[in-house]
Amino acid sequence: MSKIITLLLLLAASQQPTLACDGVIGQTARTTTTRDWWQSAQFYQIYPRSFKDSNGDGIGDLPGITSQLDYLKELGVTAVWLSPIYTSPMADFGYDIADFFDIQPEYGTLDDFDNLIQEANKRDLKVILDFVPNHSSDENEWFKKSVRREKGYEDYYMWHDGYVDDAGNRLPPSNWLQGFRGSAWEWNEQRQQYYLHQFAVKQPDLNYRNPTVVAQMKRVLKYWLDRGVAGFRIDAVPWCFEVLPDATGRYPDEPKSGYTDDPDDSSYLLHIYTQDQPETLDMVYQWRQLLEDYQRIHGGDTRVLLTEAWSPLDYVMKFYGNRTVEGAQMPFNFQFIVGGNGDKNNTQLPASGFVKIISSWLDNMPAEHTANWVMGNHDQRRVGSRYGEQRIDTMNMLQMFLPGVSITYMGEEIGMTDLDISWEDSRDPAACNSNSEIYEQFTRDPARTPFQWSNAENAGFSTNSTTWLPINPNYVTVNVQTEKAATKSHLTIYNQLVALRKTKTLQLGDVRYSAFGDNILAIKRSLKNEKTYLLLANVLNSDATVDVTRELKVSGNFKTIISNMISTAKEGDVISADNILLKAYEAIVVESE
Ligand SMILES: *[C@@H]1O[C@H](CO)[C@@H](O)[C@H](O)[C@H]1NC(C)=O
Ligand SMILES: *[C@@H]1O[C@H](CO)[C@@H](O)[C@H](O)[C@H]1NC(C)=O
Ligand SMILES: CC(=O)N[C@H]1CO[C@H](CO)[C@@H](O)[C@@H]1O
Ligand SMILES: [Ca+2]
Ligand SMILES: [Ca+2]
Repeated sequence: MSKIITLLLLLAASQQPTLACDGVIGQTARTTTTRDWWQSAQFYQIYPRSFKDSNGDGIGDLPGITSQLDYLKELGVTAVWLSPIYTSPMADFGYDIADFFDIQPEYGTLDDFDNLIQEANKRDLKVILDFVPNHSSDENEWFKKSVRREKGYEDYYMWHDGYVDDAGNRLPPSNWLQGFRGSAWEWNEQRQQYYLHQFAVKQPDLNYRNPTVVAQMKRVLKYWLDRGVAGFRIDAVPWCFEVLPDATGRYPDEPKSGYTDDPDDSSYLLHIYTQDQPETLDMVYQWRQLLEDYQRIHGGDTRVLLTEAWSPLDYVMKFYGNRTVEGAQMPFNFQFIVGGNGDKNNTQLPASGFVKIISSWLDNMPAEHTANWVMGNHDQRRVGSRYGEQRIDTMNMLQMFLPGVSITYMGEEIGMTDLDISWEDSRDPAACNSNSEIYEQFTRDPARTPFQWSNAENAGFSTNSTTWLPINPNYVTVNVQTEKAATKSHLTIYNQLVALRKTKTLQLGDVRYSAFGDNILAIKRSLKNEKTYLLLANVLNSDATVDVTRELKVSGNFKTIISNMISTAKEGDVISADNILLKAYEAIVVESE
């Protein structure tokens, strides 16, 4: 970020935001006129295995992505982030990396990658890579060397003798649990020690208290920066560090959470010693410094860090940095995933629930920073399945209308929904490590089905009728080609929102929002000397009428510019701010006259 922009942001931060007059109104002050590229960017997450298959093996790949860059450009995308494409035995579909410096053969080659970057640059599209620092694959050379105690690699991973009880049974070092069910410790016969794996058995945790490991991972970042990536999305950050063992070398057991009776489920324990350790924040600040240094030496646009942390909000906010040090530009805001109903079924969430989610981020974010909005990803059920299909456009509207960065998971722009995957077809280790009775609670496969390009065979994803996960049969109507040709579709609405985002009001304007009864959520974006826009959404299944003049401080008439699939409002329809009728699940965007 240039000095001038930093200064402007600091100036903006020093202005006191207007205080909310009651619990449901929020507002942030924004007076900046210059923005760095990422601050109002539209990010798009690609799960490469499911995006586009170029060679008919039923698996998406890099040439497939390259062949669809024009689609991404048309969609207004600023930067794409790719889920892992590195060499991997695919125990966790690429989140188990065997070689951090090479590409998984079924996805392509380094040449294919360089070509992707080159073609993306031609279109002014940026590419962000997933960086998976917490663990490698057990098939990584580093791990093999560590097992053999080769010089320099002895302490690359988290090794421990464990204990032997009076009956001679071997016991793991602590009660810690892995993310995919069962103990986080695995006995290694060859080395005669346990190793820690906070995720699958095939994902041994790297030892971040070893400076050689820290330096090695920085080499990884530099390597991909040299190949032209614009930054990184950092996977599973809170797990990087574990608590230090005590003087006798013992790791403390974690306390029970009381959330579940299932002792293999990771939520059985409170992860106070294996997540959210203070050292982890410092590591992120070091990575940010690396990006800053890289830019100083090599020039070019700001390189960005996006961090994935499902931690308590006060900890997540610390990823932004503090008074003395900068951290990630975008600690992922998962409030639309975790901030609704505890069971993530938000189909009945009332307007006040939406307000709570929005303000949880805007009211807690350090003032000089930029918000971001994540509605879903490859680990969650599809937005239409969590919030209800009637709200698909409403969720896209929210994501694009709120101030800051939007992050769309591929397929949400066309309204793809979950596909129930049978036990036989399940591929996700989170499902496969359980059993046929309970796997549906854990599986992440339903949101990972192949992207739906057209109503041609195999949804235009592949020429192979056997794809790595089955294709959702709704592809016949839910696909890019059909939706592009329609006069009104999820995709055409998404494109209208993209255009709206380019206005100064949306890029730089203030936000004010409120719930009206259970039904209506209303958000205002405004900027001096520019048009004012309102997003008016009825989030429930009954009609409602509302007067938004007092809470949103608006008056007079507004012209409809965008409406959701359910709405019969036409572009140009005029409404009066003191008397707005919204039918069940209707959502519209209106502009001041
Ligand atoms: C079709 O895809 C399946 C599953 O990925 C694979 O086993 C098979 O070899 C593929 N067929 C061809 C012709 O590549
Ligand atoms: C969510 O809850 C609604 C209403 O309680 C129910 O009809 C729907 O089936 C639930 N959806 C899921 C995916 O559980
Ligand atoms: C959202 C996300 O990227 N989740 C990943 C977190 O890390 C684990 C282990 O690397 C993956 O399995 C998840 O997919
Ligand atoms: Ca392929
Ligand atoms: Ca770790």
